[in-house]
Amino acid sequence: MHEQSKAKWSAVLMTILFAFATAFPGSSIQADADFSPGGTSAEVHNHSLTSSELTNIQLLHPNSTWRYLDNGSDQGTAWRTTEFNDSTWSVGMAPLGYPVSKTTSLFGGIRKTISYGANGSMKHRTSYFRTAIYVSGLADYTKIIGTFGMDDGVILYVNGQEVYRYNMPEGEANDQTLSSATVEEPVTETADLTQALRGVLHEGVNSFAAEVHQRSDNSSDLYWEMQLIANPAGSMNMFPAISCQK
Ligand SMILES: [Ca+2]
Repeated sequence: MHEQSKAKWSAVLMTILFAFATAFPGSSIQADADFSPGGTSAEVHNHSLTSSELTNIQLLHPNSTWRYLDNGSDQGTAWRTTEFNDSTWSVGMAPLGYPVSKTTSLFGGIRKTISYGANGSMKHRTSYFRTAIYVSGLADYTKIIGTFGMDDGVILYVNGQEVYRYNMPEGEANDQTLSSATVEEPVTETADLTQALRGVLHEGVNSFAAEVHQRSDNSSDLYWEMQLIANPAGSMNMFPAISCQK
Protein backbone atom coordinates (compact mmCIF):
# COMPACT_ATOMS: atom_id res chain seq x y z
CA MET A 1 0.00 0.00 0.00
CA HIS A 2 1.15 3.53 -0.69
CA GLU A 3 2.82 5.12 2.35
CA GLN A 4 0.39 8.05 2.40
CA SER A 5 -2.59 5.69 2.21
CA LYS A 6 -1.13 3.59 4.99
CA ALA A 7 -0.78 6.65 7.23
CA LYS A 8 -4.33 7.72 6.49
CA TRP A 9 -5.80 4.29 7.20
CA SER A 10 -3.71 4.05 10.34
CA ALA A 11 -5.24 7.33 11.53
CA VAL A 12 -8.74 6.11 10.70
CA LEU A 13 -8.12 2.86 12.57
CA MET A 14 -6.88 4.75 15.63
CA THR A 15 -10.03 6.89 15.57
CA ILE A 16 -12.24 3.80 15.43
CA LEU A 17 -10.36 2.14 18.30
CA PHE A 18 -10.58 5.35 20.32
CA ALA A 19 -14.33 5.55 19.67
CA PHE A 20 -14.84 1.99 20.84
CA ALA A 21 -12.73 2.57 23.94
CA THR A 22 -14.86 5.63 24.73
CA ALA A 23 -18.19 3.98 23.98
CA PHE A 24 -17.41 0.68 25.65
CA PRO A 25 -15.13 1.39 28.61
CA GLY A 26 -15.40 -2.18 29.83
CA SER A 27 -13.95 -3.56 26.62
CA SER A 28 -10.37 -4.69 26.25
CA ILE A 29 -9.75 -2.04 23.61
CA GLN A 30 -8.46 0.93 25.55
CA ALA A 31 -6.74 4.01 24.29
CA ASP A 32 -5.16 4.88 27.61
CA ALA A 33 -4.10 2.91 30.65
CA ASP A 34 -5.33 5.78 32.82
CA PHE A 35 -8.86 5.28 31.53
CA SER A 36 -11.21 4.03 34.24
CA PRO A 37 -14.62 5.72 34.02
CA GLY A 38 -17.56 4.15 35.75
CA GLY A 39 -20.04 5.46 33.24
CA THR A 40 -22.88 3.89 31.35
CA SER A 41 -21.72 2.71 27.98
CA ALA A 42 -23.45 3.59 24.74
CA GLU A 43 -26.00 1.03 23.73
CA VAL A 44 -25.82 -1.13 20.64
CA HIS A 45 -29.11 -1.66 18.87
CA ASN A 46 -29.22 -5.08 17.29
CA HIS A 47 -32.72 -6.04 18.36
CA SER A 48 -36.20 -4.62 18.86
CA LEU A 49 -35.99 -2.03 21.60
CA THR A 50 -38.33 -1.63 24.52
CA SER A 51 -39.47 1.88 25.36
CA SER A 52 -37.13 2.07 28.37
CA GLU A 53 -34.17 1.16 26.16
CA LEU A 54 -35.10 4.03 23.87
CA THR A 55 -34.66 6.72 26.53
CA ASN A 56 -31.59 8.29 28.10
CA ILE A 57 -29.17 6.74 25.64
CA GLN A 58 -25.75 8.13 26.51
CA LEU A 59 -24.02 8.75 23.21
CA LEU A 60 -21.17 10.53 24.97
CA HIS A 61 -21.00 10.07 28.70
CA PRO A 62 -19.34 12.28 31.30
CA ASN A 63 -15.73 11.38 32.15
CA SER A 64 -15.08 10.31 28.58
CA THR A 65 -11.49 10.35 27.38
CA TRP A 66 -10.49 13.18 25.08
CA ARG A 67 -7.40 13.90 23.06
CA TYR A 68 -6.20 17.43 23.80
CA LEU A 69 -3.59 19.90 22.58
CA ASP A 70 -2.44 22.46 25.16
CA ASN A 71 0.77 23.82 23.62
CA GLY A 72 -0.61 27.18 22.44
CA SER A 73 -0.15 26.41 18.75
CA ASP A 74 -2.48 27.63 16.02
CA GLN A 75 -4.27 24.58 14.65
CA GLY A 76 -6.09 26.40 11.85
CA THR A 77 -9.11 24.41 10.69
CA ALA A 78 -7.78 20.94 9.76
CA TRP A 79 -7.96 19.78 13.39
CA ARG A 80 -11.78 19.86 13.28
CA THR A 81 -12.13 17.29 10.55
CA THR A 82 -12.91 13.61 10.93
CA GLU A 83 -9.75 12.68 9.01
CA PHE A 84 -7.39 14.64 11.28
CA ASN A 85 -4.73 12.48 12.89
CA ASP A 86 -4.70 13.41 16.59
CA SER A 87 -2.62 10.42 17.71
CA THR A 88 0.21 12.68 18.87
CA TRP A 89 -2.10 14.71 21.14
CA SER A 90 -2.26 14.03 24.86
CA VAL A 91 -5.06 11.93 26.36
CA GLY A 92 -7.07 12.65 29.49
CA MET A 93 -10.38 12.08 31.18
CA ALA A 94 -12.91 14.91 31.33
CA PRO A 95 -13.53 17.28 32.95
CA LEU A 96 -10.29 18.78 31.62
CA GLY A 97 -8.86 22.19 32.45
CA TYR A 98 -7.15 24.15 35.24
CA PRO A 99 -6.70 24.67 38.11
CA VAL A 100 -7.64 21.30 39.57
CA SER A 101 -9.95 22.98 42.13
CA LYS A 102 -12.45 24.07 39.44
CA THR A 103 -15.73 22.18 39.46
CA THR A 104 -19.37 22.14 38.36
CA SER A 105 -22.16 20.60 40.39
CA LEU A 106 -23.20 18.50 37.41
CA PHE A 107 -19.85 17.13 36.26
CA GLY A 108 -17.65 17.54 39.33
CA GLY A 109 -14.00 18.50 39.65
CA ILE A 110 -11.31 18.50 37.01
CA ARG A 111 -9.95 15.02 36.30
CA LYS A 112 -7.17 16.06 33.97
CA THR A 113 -5.17 19.22 34.45
CA ILE A 114 -3.92 20.66 31.18
CA SER A 115 -1.18 23.24 30.58
CA TYR A 116 -1.66 26.97 29.97
CA GLY A 117 2.00 27.46 29.12
CA ALA A 118 4.96 28.89 31.00
CA ASN A 119 3.57 32.37 31.67
CA GLY A 120 0.53 32.67 33.95
CA SER A 121 -0.20 36.21 32.77
CA MET A 122 0.02 35.21 29.09
CA LYS A 123 -1.83 31.91 28.99
CA HIS A 124 -2.66 30.04 25.80
CA ARG A 125 -5.86 31.61 24.48
CA THR A 126 -7.12 28.45 22.79
CA SER A 127 -6.99 24.78 23.78
CA TYR A 128 -8.17 21.97 21.48
CA PHE A 129 -10.05 18.78 22.37
CA ARG A 130 -11.12 15.76 20.29
CA THR A 131 -12.93 12.51 20.90
CA ALA A 132 -15.06 10.05 18.95
CA ILE A 133 -18.25 8.12 19.60
CA TYR A 134 -19.81 5.08 18.00
CA VAL A 135 -23.45 5.53 16.98
CA SER A 136 -25.89 2.77 16.18
CA GLY A 137 -29.66 2.99 15.76
CA LEU A 138 -29.73 6.64 14.75
CA ALA A 139 -33.25 6.29 13.31
CA ASP A 140 -34.54 5.70 16.86
CA TYR A 141 -33.21 9.03 18.15
CA THR A 142 -35.94 11.63 18.03
CA LYS A 143 -34.18 14.11 20.32
CA ILE A 144 -30.52 14.66 21.16
CA ILE A 145 -29.54 16.89 24.07
CA GLY A 146 -26.06 18.16 24.87
CA THR A 147 -25.03 19.29 28.33
CA PHE A 148 -21.84 21.24 28.73
CA GLY A 149 -19.47 22.37 31.46
CA MET A 150 -17.47 25.34 30.18
CA ASP A 151 -15.04 28.15 30.95
CA ASP A 152 -14.88 30.47 29.06
CA GLY A 153 -15.98 30.17 25.39
CA VAL A 154 -16.50 27.07 23.23
CA ILE A 155 -17.15 26.06 19.62
CA LEU A 156 -18.02 22.40 19.05
CA TYR A 157 -17.74 20.58 15.72
CA VAL A 158 -19.11 17.12 14.92
CA ASN A 159 -17.62 15.47 11.84
CA GLY A 160 -16.20 18.87 10.89
CA GLN A 161 -19.51 20.77 11.13
CA GLU A 162 -20.12 23.40 13.79
CA VAL A 163 -23.06 22.27 15.92
CA TYR A 164 -22.76 24.41 19.07
CA ARG A 165 -21.23 27.70 20.14
CA TYR A 166 -21.19 29.32 23.59
CA ASN A 167 -19.86 32.70 24.71
CA MET A 168 -17.96 33.26 21.47
CA PRO A 169 -18.17 36.12 18.96
CA GLU A 170 -19.83 35.42 15.62
CA GLY A 171 -17.79 34.38 12.64
CA GLU A 172 -14.66 32.33 12.17
CA ALA A 173 -12.52 32.03 15.30
CA ASN A 174 -8.77 31.50 15.38
CA ASP A 175 -6.31 30.68 18.12
CA GLN A 176 -6.08 34.36 19.17
CA THR A 177 -9.85 34.88 19.48
CA LEU A 178 -11.03 35.70 23.00
CA SER A 179 -14.41 34.64 24.38
CA SER A 180 -17.24 37.20 24.39
CA ALA A 181 -17.60 37.58 28.15
CA THR A 182 -16.00 36.56 31.40
CA VAL A 183 -17.25 33.39 33.03
CA GLU A 184 -16.45 33.80 36.72
CA GLU A 185 -16.85 30.09 37.44
CA PRO A 186 -17.35 27.18 35.02
CA VAL A 187 -20.94 27.20 33.78
CA THR A 188 -23.29 24.35 32.90
CA GLU A 189 -25.49 24.73 29.84
CA THR A 190 -28.02 22.46 28.14
CA ALA A 191 -28.79 22.65 24.42
CA ASP A 192 -31.16 20.80 22.12
CA LEU A 193 -28.82 19.68 19.33
CA THR A 194 -31.40 17.62 17.45
CA GLN A 195 -31.58 20.00 14.48
CA ALA A 196 -27.88 20.83 14.45
CA LEU A 197 -26.94 17.14 14.36
CA ARG A 198 -29.45 16.16 11.69
CA GLY A 199 -27.54 15.04 8.63
CA VAL A 200 -24.27 15.47 10.55
CA LEU A 201 -24.32 12.55 12.98
CA HIS A 202 -24.22 9.21 11.20
CA GLU A 203 -24.08 5.50 11.95
CA GLY A 204 -20.63 4.32 13.01
CA VAL A 205 -17.75 6.47 14.20
CA ASN A 206 -18.35 10.21 14.65
CA SER A 207 -15.64 12.71 15.58
CA PHE A 208 -16.14 15.49 18.11
CA ALA A 209 -13.81 18.50 18.16
CA ALA A 210 -14.04 21.39 20.62
CA GLU A 211 -12.01 24.59 20.84
CA VAL A 212 -12.07 26.28 24.25
CA HIS A 213 -11.14 29.97 24.37
CA GLN A 214 -10.10 32.14 27.30
CA ARG A 215 -11.63 35.53 28.01
CA SER A 216 -8.26 37.10 28.76
CA ASP A 217 -4.55 36.26 28.77
CA ASN A 218 -4.46 36.13 32.58
CA SER A 219 -7.76 34.29 33.11
CA SER A 220 -7.28 31.97 36.06
CA ASP A 221 -9.26 28.99 34.86
CA LEU A 222 -10.40 26.72 32.03
CA TYR A 223 -12.96 23.90 32.08
CA TRP A 224 -14.27 21.51 29.43
CA GLU A 225 -16.73 18.63 29.73
CA MET A 226 -19.82 17.52 27.85
CA GLN A 227 -22.29 14.71 27.54
CA LEU A 228 -24.71 13.84 24.76
CA ILE A 229 -27.96 12.01 25.42
CA ALA A 230 -30.50 10.72 22.93
CA ASN A 231 -34.20 10.66 23.81
CA PRO A 232 -33.89 12.11 27.32
CA ALA A 233 -36.73 11.24 29.66
CA GLY A 234 -38.74 14.23 30.86
CA SER A 235 -38.23 17.89 30.10
CA MET A 236 -35.01 19.06 28.46
CA ASN A 237 -34.64 21.45 31.39
CA MET A 238 -34.21 18.47 33.68
CA PHE A 239 -30.77 16.92 33.53
CA PRO A 240 -30.99 13.22 32.80
CA ALA A 241 -29.68 10.95 35.53
CA ILE A 242 -25.93 10.65 35.49
CA SER A 243 -24.30 7.54 36.84
CA CYS A 244 -20.75 8.50 36.08
CA GLN A 245 -19.91 10.64 39.11
CA LYS A 246 -17.92 8.97 41.85
CA1 LIG B 1 -11.36 31.30 32.16
